[in-house]
Parts: sequence; C-alpha cells; structure tokens
Amino acid sequence: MRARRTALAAAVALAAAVGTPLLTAPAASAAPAKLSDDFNGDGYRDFVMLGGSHGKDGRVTVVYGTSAGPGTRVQTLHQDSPGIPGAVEEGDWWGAAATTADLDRDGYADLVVSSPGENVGTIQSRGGLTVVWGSANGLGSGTVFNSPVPQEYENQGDFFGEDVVSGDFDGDGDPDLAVTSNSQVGVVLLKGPFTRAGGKSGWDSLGGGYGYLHAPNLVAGRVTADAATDLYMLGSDLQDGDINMRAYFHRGGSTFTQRAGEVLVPDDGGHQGGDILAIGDFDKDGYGDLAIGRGYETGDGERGYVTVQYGGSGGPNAARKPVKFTQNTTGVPGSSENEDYFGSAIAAGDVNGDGYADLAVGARGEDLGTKRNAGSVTVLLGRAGGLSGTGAKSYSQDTSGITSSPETDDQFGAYLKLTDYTRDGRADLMIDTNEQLGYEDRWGLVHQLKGSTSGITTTGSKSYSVTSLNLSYARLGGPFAR
Ligand SMILES: [Ca+2]
Ligand SMILES: [Ca+2]
Ligand SMILES: [Ca+2]
Ligand SMILES: [Ca+2]
Repeated sequence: MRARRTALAAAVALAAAVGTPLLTAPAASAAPAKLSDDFNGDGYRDFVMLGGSHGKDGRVTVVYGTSAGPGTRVQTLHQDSPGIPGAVEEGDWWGAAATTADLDRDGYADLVVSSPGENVGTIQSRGGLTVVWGSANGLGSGTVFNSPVPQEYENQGDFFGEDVVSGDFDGDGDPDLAVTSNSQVGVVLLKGPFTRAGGKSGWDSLGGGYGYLHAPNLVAGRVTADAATDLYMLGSDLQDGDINMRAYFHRGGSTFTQRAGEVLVPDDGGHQGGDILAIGDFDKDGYGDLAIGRGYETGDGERGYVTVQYGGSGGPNAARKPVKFTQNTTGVPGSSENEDYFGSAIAAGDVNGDGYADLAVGARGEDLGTKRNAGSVTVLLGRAGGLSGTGAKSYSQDTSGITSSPETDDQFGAYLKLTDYTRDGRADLMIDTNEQLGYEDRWGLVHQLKGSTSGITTTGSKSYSVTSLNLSYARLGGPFAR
C-alpha cells in the first residue's frame, strides 16, 4: 500500500515536472479521505452519537451531514446490525468510545467503536474495537481488532478500549489508534494502515510510570508544530506522598512511546461524563494549548473552573503559568456557585473563523431559577495573548432560539463537541442534554448551534433526538485530530 502510494506520488511529481495537467495522472489508488469523519465521501462531516454504553443495548447513531449540518439520514449501528461482527450482549459496552479516521486509505472515513466489556473466548472483559468501514453509501461492514496485549490473568481481560483516539502518532503518514488497556501496558498504539481483513502494521505500548489511567480522557491533537499527532492522557500517580492527577504528554513522531512532558491537573476531585481535556491553539502561535476542565474540584464546593496550559515547540510550555477561568472571571456571564460543575465537559474549535481556537465549557449543574441542574454552556473566545473572558457568551434552554425548555436535571452541556459540520470554516457547537421522558426512560436531545463570524449563534439552531432507553448520555464521538 505504501509502496503503491509512493509510486503514484512519483508519477504525479513527474507529470507536474513535465507540465502535464495533474488530471491525467493515473487514478491507480484512491486518495485518503479529506475529512476524517466523512463516511460517505460527499464532503460533509457526519455526526456520531454514542447512545449509551453500559446496558445491553449499546449502540451508535450516525447522522449524515449536509450543507446545513447533520441531516435526515440516520443510521443506527449495534452488534446485531447486518455486517457488524459479534452479538449484542449484556455488559459489552459497545460504543463506550469511538473515533474516526480513514484507516484503510480508500477515500472514505471509517468509524472505530470500542467495546471494553466484550468477552473473547473464556476471557472476561477482554474488550476490543470494531472498525466500521466507510463507502459511497456510508458505513457498512465491520472488522474486529482485538487487544494485542499479552494476557496477565487467566480469565480476566484488560478492558481494551475504554477510550480510543486516532491520529498519525508515529508520523509515517498513516492514521494510527491509541487505545486504553487496563493492564501494565496502559495505552496501546495500533499502527496503520489497517485492512478490512484485520491487518495492521504492528503495535507498541506507552506503558511504564503511570499510576491509574482515567478513561475516557485521551485527547489527540496538534501541540508541537510538526505534522505528527500529539497525545495527552489523563492519569493519577503518587509523587512525594501525594496522589496527583496529571495530563501526560506524548509527542508524535519516532519517539512517541516515550513520555515527553506532563501537566499537573489541580484539585483531584475525579470526574465523570464528558471530556475534560481539549487541545486548541487559543493564541494562534502555532502550538496547541491544553485546556483542562475541573468541574468536580473538591476544594471550592464543586463550582468548577477551567485552566489552560499553553504549548511550545516541545510540548507543554512550563515557562508560561497556567491561566484559570471561572464564571467569576471578568467578561464571563453568570456567577460561580456551588455544584455548577463549570468545566465538567469542554470542547475546543474555532467558532468565528478568526484562526484562534475557542473553548466551549459545560456547566451541567447550573440552576435556572427553580430548575436545578438545568445546565448551561459558555463559549470563551481565543485572541492574541490567549483565551479570554472578553466577549464570552452563555447558552441554555432559556436562550432565545434554542428549542425545548429547561427542566430540573436536563444537564444541558453534559457533553460537547465543536466541529465544522456546515463546511463554512467555523465550528458548530453540539450540546447534549439529559432530557427525560417518564421516570426512567431517557432520550438524548442534542442541540446544534452554528458558528458565525460573530461566534456561536442560535439562529437556525436545530436539535436531534436519540432513543436510548435506560442508557447513559449520548456521548458525542470524537474525530481524528492532527
Ligand atoms: Ca458525509
Ligand atoms: Ca476507509
Ligand atoms: Ca498556542
Ligand atoms: Ca476563534
């Protein structure tokens, strides 16, 4: 595969050198997908919802994209779907995590779904990944990739796949997967390219020196200025008699498996639910910065806050002091109150197209009048010098233009995603809620707010429901990052 691509590249270079139009270059093999989450190759990103993960009916819902964002074509996938290997079983957690990348380089993005509770033979909770392959018709058949980690205990597996992210971590041009393993190995690097027959280029481990790794909090993105994808992973370790939470940094490239830095995550109050690490270049200096959501800090009544550790040429730049944001920061709407959980979910993306990454911050515990835990989302804008409270805006189901109305425990903002679905160069904000029907039945209601030159707007907002009886939230699957 690599040899063939190299040959094609040489042919294209030769054609260009002699002045032949590029269109006459042989179409011997398809180019890799331009977008990591465009499963049907129509130029629009497709939206993935993980409709709960801890029940028997773990499933993934895909909404195919249009120029207005996710449209009306909806596909629900589970292990009893045609072409998907395995069977729906209690405790598989199929859909606990997901990521996307064109793993076989055929021009169509592929969907990676993890099932960390899957039994393999007599081994309980061995876990695994299902890659569902893209095509002109969208997602079709799947291939299972099992844990390559040697078995540590006779019948107990390593819960392979509590989190999975994609990126070109080793810098060879092919997308790879970083996957958590509840073993001494810690995190596994599966190297691409991958084949539909189950082939891969090999694997490696990022183990050693970690205490407890927290899933789901692997985050991939561009931190240093080179082309390889970098990785932060959240873990806890014992140093100087204290247990501290840290974001460990691995720099993409030939030394990827070695730790290249770390960022202290203050006030270890644990976490639950949404992603609390996000990479974005908030000051547009070419280096990705790490935002850390501390919604569950214990020292201050779980009011919550966000810190930003700026990046530099080699990774996190320790020379720049982390900057902290709360709802009491100048310019940020609202005020910091007990159990707001501001920062319990975060997402980075450029909402206004000015080249500075911006940060969406969920406060799932925000009360609206008498509606407890109705939830709100605040968008902080990046600008010269970095992320700022200036111009920050907040959104809730009370905001004009947003459908539905706030109720107790809606938890608007429990999960967030900032991705440009409308292809206008500005990230759109996807907000998950915990709407309830009846006492136990839940359905996820996801709101889409579009990005615009003036930031996130409620004009033209839409919402999508996902049926997920007795399941946890519709966690929003993450894309390939670089
Ligand atoms: Ca598409
Ligand atoms: Ca593909
Ligand atoms: Ca930066
Ligand atoms: Ca921006």
